[in-house]
Amino acid sequence: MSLIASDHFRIVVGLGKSGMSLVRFLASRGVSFAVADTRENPPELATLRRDYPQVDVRCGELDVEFLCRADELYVSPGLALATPALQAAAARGVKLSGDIDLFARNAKAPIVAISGSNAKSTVTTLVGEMAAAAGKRVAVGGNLGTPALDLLSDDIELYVMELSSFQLETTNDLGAEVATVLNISEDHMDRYSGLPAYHLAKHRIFRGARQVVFNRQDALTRPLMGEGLPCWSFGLSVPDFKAFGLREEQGEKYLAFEFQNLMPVRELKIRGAHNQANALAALALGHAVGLPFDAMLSSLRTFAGLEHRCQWVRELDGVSYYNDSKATNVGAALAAIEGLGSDMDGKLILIAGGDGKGADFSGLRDSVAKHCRAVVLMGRDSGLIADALGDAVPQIRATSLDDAIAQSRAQARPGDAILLSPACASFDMFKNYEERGHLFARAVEALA
Ligand code: N21
Repeated sequence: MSLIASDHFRIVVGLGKSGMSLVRFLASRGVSFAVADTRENPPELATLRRDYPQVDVRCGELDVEFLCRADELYVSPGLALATPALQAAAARGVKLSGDIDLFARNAKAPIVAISGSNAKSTVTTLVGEMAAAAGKRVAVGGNLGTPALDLLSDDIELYVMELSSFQLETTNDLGAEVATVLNISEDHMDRYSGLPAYHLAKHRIFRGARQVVFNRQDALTRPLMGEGLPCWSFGLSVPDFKAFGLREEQGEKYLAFEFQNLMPVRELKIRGAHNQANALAALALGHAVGLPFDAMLSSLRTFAGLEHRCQWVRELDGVSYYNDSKATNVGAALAAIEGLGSDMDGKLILIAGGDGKGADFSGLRDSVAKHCRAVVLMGRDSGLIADALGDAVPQIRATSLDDAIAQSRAQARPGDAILLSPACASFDMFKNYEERGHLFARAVEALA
C-alpha cells in the first residue's frame, strides 16, 4: 500500500455508521485509506480494529499533516466542515468529500434524492413503498436506515435517498434523476451561521439533477438554477400544469395532478394538512421517475406513518398519548401541534425540551396558545422555551421524562391528548430521538 498522496490515498474522517460503510466500501475495492476521528474512543473503533486490523486509525485531535497525506477526505456528517484542521487541509489542496459523493459516482441506477427540514423520512419511505408496489427493485436509505454505500448493488433499479444538510455539505456532485428540498425551516443553528448557510447546504441536492420537485408554498425550496430543468411542484393549492395539489368536488377533497383527481384525501391514513403535502410530494417524485399512479395510490392508502412520528401510543382515562420524538426542531413540533390540535375537540398537553441547537422558539408561541392546555418542559434548553412561550399557557418544569409524563397526566382532561413533540434534539438526556421515543412509549404503556 502506497502512502504517496498522488496515488489515491483517502482518509475517512469520523467513525460513525457512515464511516464504517466507507471503510467497508474502500476495503472491498482495494483502495488504500486510513481513518481519523476527533474522539479518543469513537463508537465503532472496536469493530474497525477487529474487522480491519491493518487499517491505520488516528484518534483524538485531527493532525493536519496526516490529513494532507490524502488526496480526498470523506468527512462524517457529524463533523463540521468548518473544523480548522479540515479547512487547513482543504486550503492545501485536499478534496473534501463524503459518502454520498462516492455513492453517486458508483450508483448505476437513477437516484431520487430527498432533503428538507422535516418530513424527509416520511416522503422517502413513501416513495420507496410506491416503487416496490410498482414492481421495481428499489433501495431506500441514506440519512435514514442503511448508509448509502451499503445500498449499492448492480441489481437495484432505483435508489430512494434521504439526505441531510450535513451529508449534502460534503456532496459535490449528486446527479440525481430527481431532487427535492421538501421545506426549509430553522434547524441545526449550532452548526450553521444562519438560515442562508443552511439553505445553501440543502440546495446542493440539485447539483447535476435531471428533474426537480419543489414546494409551491415554500419559496426557499425552489432551485435558483432550475429554469432549464423539468420542474414538478406540490402544494395544498389547486394544481396547474406539472403540479400536484388538492382539488375539491362536491364537498370532497382530492389529491390531484394537473386537472385530474387521483384519490379522496380521506383515504389517507396519515392525518393533517402537512401529511397531504407529504403525499403530494411523494406522488410528484414517483411520477418524475415514471411510477404508475395505481401503484403509488395503493401505497398511499396503506401507509400508516413512521415510528416516533406523531405515533398514537394509547388512550387512558379518555386521554390519548402521542409519540412525536422525531420532532427535533421547531417546524416539526409546529406541524404536530397544528395537525393534531386542529383535528380534536380537547386540548393538547405538550411535552417539549432538550438540546435546542441554537433555535429561536418564539415560532411556537401562537400555535401553543391556540391548541395547548399546558406545556411540560424538560431538558437543557427548557428555560429558553419557557422564555419564548412567555405567558401563552401554563408552564410546568419536569426533571425527567417520567416526571413529564406524570405532570402531563395531572393536567389532562378527558378528550385531551398528551403529545411528546420536543422541538429539540435529545442528546442532552438520551442516546438519540429513537431512545427518547421508546422510553416515552414504554412509560406510557406502563401507566396504571
Ligand atoms: O436524535 C436526536 O435527538 C437528534 C438527531 C438532529 O438534531 O437532527 N441528528 O444532528 C448528524 C450526524 C446528526 C445525526 C447523526 C449524524 C451522524 C455522527 C457521526 C459522527 C454523529 C456525530 C459524529 C461525531 S465524528 C468525529 N468526531 C439530530 C466527532 C464525530 O465528534 S443530526 O442531524 O470525528 O452520526
